Amino acid sequence: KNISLIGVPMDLGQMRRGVDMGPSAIRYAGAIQRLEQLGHQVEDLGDIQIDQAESVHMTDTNLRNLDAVVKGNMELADTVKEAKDKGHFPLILGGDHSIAIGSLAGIGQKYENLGVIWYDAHGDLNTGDTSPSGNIHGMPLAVSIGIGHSDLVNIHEYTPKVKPENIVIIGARSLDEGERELIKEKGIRVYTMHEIDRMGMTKVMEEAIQYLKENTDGVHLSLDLDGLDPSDAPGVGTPVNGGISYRESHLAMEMLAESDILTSAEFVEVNPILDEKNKTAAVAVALMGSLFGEKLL
Ligand code: DIR
Ligand code: MN
Ligand code: MN
Ligand code: MN
Repeated sequence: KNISLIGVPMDLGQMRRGVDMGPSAIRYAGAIQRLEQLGHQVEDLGDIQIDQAESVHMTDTNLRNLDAVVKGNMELADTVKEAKDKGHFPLILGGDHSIAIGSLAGIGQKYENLGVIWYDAHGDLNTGDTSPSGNIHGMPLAVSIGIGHSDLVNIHEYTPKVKPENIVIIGARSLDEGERELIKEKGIRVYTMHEIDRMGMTKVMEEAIQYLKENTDGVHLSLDLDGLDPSDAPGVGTPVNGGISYRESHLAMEMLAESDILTSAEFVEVNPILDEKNKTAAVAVALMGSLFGEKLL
């Protein structure tokens, strides 16, 4: 594959500092070498310019750092779109999960029926009205289906970026009230930890892949490292116990690699300040290996 690597040092979608260093941490953990060893061509486009948290001023909205988050995501959307125009596979490194707004804005216009796998402890389906925190990293999936602040929803002047029926959430175990309502109202497919425990990751991924294969013309993987259990991925801002294991995650990535349905991916919420010796970035890189075809034999 021709992979365009795009770093997004975004920490304005939530309150904990350090997640802006995620792209560096993931590169330092050997992402590019890992992909090149698998025979892929990697073009590192460097990092998107994001405003420094200290210099961002609050505006008259309950969405924290709205204007600066919009600005960074517009630039990301442009860069992702250019990579897609060249026929490359965009691989985006976060940064907090608010960057999925720009990723999907750039990718979505290339597809009639873009599918999304949202691998996360959370639903990220809040709006300014339902959010308990005001943090935009809890809103990107809602924004991408066209619900939320108009400045976020209208990036690249079209909406929605994704249809609710083309979304599969995997690993959920912390949902806010408004998110539950939206999931029911829109009929979004969710494999919570209960289904993963009960069916096993094999069945979950078989179903998800088959569904997306039949109903979509491209699939974006949005992988929040907090989808994994905090014992395996401690370097995240909002850890939730009882998560997906290291091995289950590899299995999921291996099955995605076999299916060859993915057309773009992002790894987000790696926060090296909260991490244990860059363990979470190393997990992200190991998962990338499996996602891009690594096999033991
Ligand atoms: C929470 C946390 N639902 C919020 N969301 C997170 O602030 O909206 N998403 N951490 O990844
Ligand atoms: Mn633009
Ligand atoms: Mn998330
Ligand atoms: Mn999360």
